[in-house]
Amino acid sequence: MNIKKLTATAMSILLTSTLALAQTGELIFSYDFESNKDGWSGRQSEKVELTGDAAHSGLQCLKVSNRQASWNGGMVKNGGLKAGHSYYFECYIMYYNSKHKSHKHQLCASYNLGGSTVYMDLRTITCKSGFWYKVYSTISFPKDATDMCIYVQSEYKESNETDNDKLDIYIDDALCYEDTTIAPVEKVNTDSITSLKDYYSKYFKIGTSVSTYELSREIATKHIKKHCNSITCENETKPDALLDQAKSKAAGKPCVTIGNNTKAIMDFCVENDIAFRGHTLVWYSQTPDWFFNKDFQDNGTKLKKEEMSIRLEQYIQAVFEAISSTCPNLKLYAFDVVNEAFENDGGGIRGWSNWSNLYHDESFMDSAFTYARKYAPKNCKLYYNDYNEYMQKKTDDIYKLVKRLYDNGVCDGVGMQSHLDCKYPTVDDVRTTIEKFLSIGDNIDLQVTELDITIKNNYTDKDQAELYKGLFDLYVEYADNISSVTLWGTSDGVSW
Ligand code: 9MR
Repeated sequence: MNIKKLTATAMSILLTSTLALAQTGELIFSYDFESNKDGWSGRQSEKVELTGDAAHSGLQCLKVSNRQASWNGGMVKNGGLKAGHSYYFECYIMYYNSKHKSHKHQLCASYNLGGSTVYMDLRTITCKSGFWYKVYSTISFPKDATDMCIYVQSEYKESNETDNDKLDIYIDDALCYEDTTIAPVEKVNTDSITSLKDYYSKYFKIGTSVSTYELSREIATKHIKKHCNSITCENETKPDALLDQAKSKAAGKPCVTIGNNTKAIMDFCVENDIAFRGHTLVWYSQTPDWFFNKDFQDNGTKLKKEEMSIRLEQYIQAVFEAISSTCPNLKLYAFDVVNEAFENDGGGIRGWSNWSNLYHDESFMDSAFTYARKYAPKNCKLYYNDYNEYMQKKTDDIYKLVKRLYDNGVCDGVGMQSHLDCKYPTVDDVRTTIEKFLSIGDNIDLQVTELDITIKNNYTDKDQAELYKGLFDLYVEYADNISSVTLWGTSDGVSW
């Protein structure tokens, strides 16, 4: 097997589409696995060695083989990590198997606290065979922690593991920085700050996105309970998290499983009377290729349009049924039915997508909304959600789609993601977009679904704060038609 050739092309595609995160603070380690294993080991009896079979950069990487379980993998233990500190970690991972075309890997960390081991699932990522993926996260270790480790494994399965869960994992270019910006919730005493959800209660809900890991940190849950009355799962209700390939194959129709991670977030919402936004049903990303194939096979032939439309309806029905049977008391008040379907420059629907490759027009979106309306609970509103929604040509494309769907009674509004920079767009740009979307109809609802403001190019916290203030004042002005504002993550440290 010569993976190197294959990965060289793949790599460049992935690198250009990866958003760079700012790393602040001291470099803790940087391992390129060119000359030694740099202290990496397995988690049980895995074989961990340097190999020239593949490399993300340079000539070699780390190979983890002889894995006996999904949780076996490559691990860096201690490596200079200290209790009570926060870190930014990244590495590149890859696996190769000609039959198993995509596989979920997890970046995790663990530590010992008072004699018990605490495991944190930091990020789950769907990888395609032969492609290098950057996986990264911020990590905070409590002040009394010992035995800190960071590791990469397959998505954890308690049972029904197959050989695919034990395939070799290749790891390269692991970096770790002390992160001094992470988790201000830990560094700032927010006790005296007014609760955002109470302050804005007359106007709209205040939400945050969470991962299961975030809910394992008491400091974060305290923050969420105080400030938020809406939650969106960061990844746990996306198609790749919900669709169950084994069950789908057995049943001959798409089946959905609400896994433990998803359920933990939904239970947290029910226990704390927090409403829930579903994100997302139809998306070009984080949707397994096998979903589009005959018999749900990794290598099956693609379905025809008519067959896929039947599958789409069955899938959407299964999602709503699984949520209501697993978590009957969940206050599911909103769902992003379609996410990010348009190009930025007015080029119409996104070129690179399993959906557009099959349909070549917007009809899959009309169908998705029709099915969502049929199966969603009555009080769950349905949204088209996108980013750069203030870019004129894209705004026009979104407007046209949502106008049609709204007039047909199947869509309630627009989700404006709002991943912004300090100086772009301006508050006035956002106002223009809001005005345009409001002209769709009297009852159109807008939700700000993923707000975050990146500080870069010499801009400062103050610039960020000014834009937040300007935006929130604007949202209040339009509050009759804005029902919720969600920030993407509880702090900049855990935001995308
Ligand atoms: O925050 C999410 C991150 O953990 C995932 O790796 C990433 C993968 O696509 O998706 C991020 O969330 C995205 C959201 O689902 C849709 N809008 C853009 C968000 C940030 O990229």
